Amino acid sequence: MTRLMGIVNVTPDSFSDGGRYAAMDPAIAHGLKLWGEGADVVDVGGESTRPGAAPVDAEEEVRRALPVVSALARVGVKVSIDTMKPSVAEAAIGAGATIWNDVNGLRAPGAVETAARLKCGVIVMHMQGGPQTMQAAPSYVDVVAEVAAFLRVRVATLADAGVADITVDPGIGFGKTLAQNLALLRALPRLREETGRPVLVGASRKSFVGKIEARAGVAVSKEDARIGGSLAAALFAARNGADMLRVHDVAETAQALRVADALEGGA
Ligand code: HH2
Repeated sequence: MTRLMGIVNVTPDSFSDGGRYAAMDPAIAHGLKLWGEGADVVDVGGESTRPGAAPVDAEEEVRRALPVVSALARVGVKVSIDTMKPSVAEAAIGAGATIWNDVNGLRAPGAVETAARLKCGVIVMHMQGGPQTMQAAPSYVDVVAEVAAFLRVRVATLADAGVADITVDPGIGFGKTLAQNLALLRALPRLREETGRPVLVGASRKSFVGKIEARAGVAVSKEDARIGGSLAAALFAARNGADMLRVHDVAETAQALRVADALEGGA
């Protein structure tokens, strides 16, 4: 069964939930809700990576994320920390998180060594450019080959440093056009095969859904209105070899996966 990672953004400017969970208590409650709905991991992030989002310093990121990480870990929730900063990852692992999810692919100075020392699981994502600029002009000769090559090199570097538990992620929406996102979603089996690692896909409520709708002449303004498209992408990715899906709507995604399984004769 494809595993689910539920998303908790402790940020005032996250694109998907408009900062609704910015205060600590609601963020903890939301994490518990997602865990209760069947999330296998709850991903806590204190810095938005939405296109154009302003960077946050490590101190502020820790201030936002740490109380949520420790409150969830304390009651047995499996927690990942969504951060590009080794110092934030280290603080979160110290507070009970067990996975470092890095949209920057652990490319910050000292990141690989920190992960090896902390003995945590890592999720290595591909991103072209940085959050501020990545959607300006994504450019590849062959997006699938380039993302696969990037991930292979990151996996080799991490494995050489002694990191054992590595998951790869093509980074849907991180410096990619609609066509490039679709090509990557179709290429999950190749990414799995070339890296030899489990694949995580984060397509939930992303702008490619809105772009497909716009192409069809349907105006979709709010991220909440992207759930149908997110479920379609989740089912496609699961059937196409994704080991884990990073989603906002855990209950809905779990239900869609169960129904698809039953239809296919699994149960
Ligand atoms: N996408 C986002 C954040 N972290 N991590 C992984 N591994 N893969 C992803 O695709 C991914 C990610 C962006 O989505 P969201 O958390 O909803 O928004 P924000 O960036 O505003 O926190």
